[in-house]
Amino acid sequence: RFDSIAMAAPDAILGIGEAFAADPRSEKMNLSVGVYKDAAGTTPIMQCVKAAEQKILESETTKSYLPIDGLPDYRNAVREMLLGDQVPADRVAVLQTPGGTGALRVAAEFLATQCSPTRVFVPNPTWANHTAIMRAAGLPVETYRYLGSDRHSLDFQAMVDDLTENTRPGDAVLLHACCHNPTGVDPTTDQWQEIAKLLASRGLIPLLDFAYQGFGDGLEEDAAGLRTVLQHCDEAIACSSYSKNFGLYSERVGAATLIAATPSATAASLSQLKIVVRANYSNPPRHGGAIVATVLADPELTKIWKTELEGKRLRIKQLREQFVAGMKQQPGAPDFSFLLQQKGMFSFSGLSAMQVDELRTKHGVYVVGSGRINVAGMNEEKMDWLCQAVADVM
Ligand code: PLP
Ligand code: TYF
Repeated sequence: RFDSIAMAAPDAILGIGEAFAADPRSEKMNLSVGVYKDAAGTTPIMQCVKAAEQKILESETTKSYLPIDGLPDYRNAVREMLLGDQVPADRVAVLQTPGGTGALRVAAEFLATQCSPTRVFVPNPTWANHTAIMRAAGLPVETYRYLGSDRHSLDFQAMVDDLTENTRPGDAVLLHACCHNPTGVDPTTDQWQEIAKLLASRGLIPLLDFAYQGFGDGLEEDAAGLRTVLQHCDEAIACSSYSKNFGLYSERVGAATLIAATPSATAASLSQLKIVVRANYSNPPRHGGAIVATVLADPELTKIWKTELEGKRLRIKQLREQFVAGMKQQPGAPDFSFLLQQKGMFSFSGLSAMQVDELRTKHGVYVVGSGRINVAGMNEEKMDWLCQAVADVM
């Protein structure tokens, strides 16, 4: 009976947003959920998106169902954005999915049903939803060591040791293609080479989560990890999201991209991926994918998009620099220079759970319990105020 159902815990990240909204203080700052905020503290619709929506509004003639794998123009645009021309199109199957989350769920169910007894190895730490999604799909989850004991650099040797000693051929390995969530710590170019060779030699399936393309070193630069993996491995799955780089969070637009060794293996895999989709949501929503496809089919809109995205990327870098400089002004505060080497929206701050608690209650600064901070939620004008608050609780 429903009256015997227990209350579940709120989402560790999204739950904070609700608490933040309910906080009556005027001086407050939300550094929890991974959403980009501009200098005015808002998350406006990108100009290229508004223009594409205008075009769609004028030209759209039907709301009939999309194909199970989504809009063909969107799928081609995603393939090019991820892979360039490195892999022939007949070895690549792209499915438009509801967000990166939808892509991960489709990929996980595909692995659980078609590649059993595969397990998936995820980094420790990782985005908490990874474990939840994989388990819900019936895919056993294991972890590999990732973050060093200093909490802000990669323990590459430990990662390699775990992937060598604990995996069996046919297991999948989840890698953050760039801008690791929650740490901001990515492998170097040389380390990607070693990872790719290790995956190939041990017969492991690369599963790349690519939610932040364009937020690390640039659109092309951020694809280097995935492309390096595909220089050595002839099979992989990439789960990409356009929530962040097109600011389309609520439109739920992502893609599951499978690369196989042959065109026939690609076709068979696509047919099975479509079975997974049909039993989940039947076919994807149109609007978000149509926006991305419209922007990327129009050179002028593409140019605007790249400029807007680059603006966000560079501003996050600046915020990192300002925060580090601001903390240097605080007597006795620890050195935060490590933030400058990290990529994307997030960093592990080193704040303890108790300090996170005090930041919220005393200062109205909301941070995830692990101490992960969303740098993209900071603000130039309130930087001194933020640094004082952080120094106060440390
Ligand atoms: N993967 C990572 C690492 C993320 O941080 C996110 C963030 O939202 C996602 C996947 C899911 O993206 P989406 O919101 O498109 O489902
Ligand atoms: O890590 C983040 O903040 C983003 C957004 O259950 C997010 O990935 C957070 C929690 C969640 C879904 C999305």
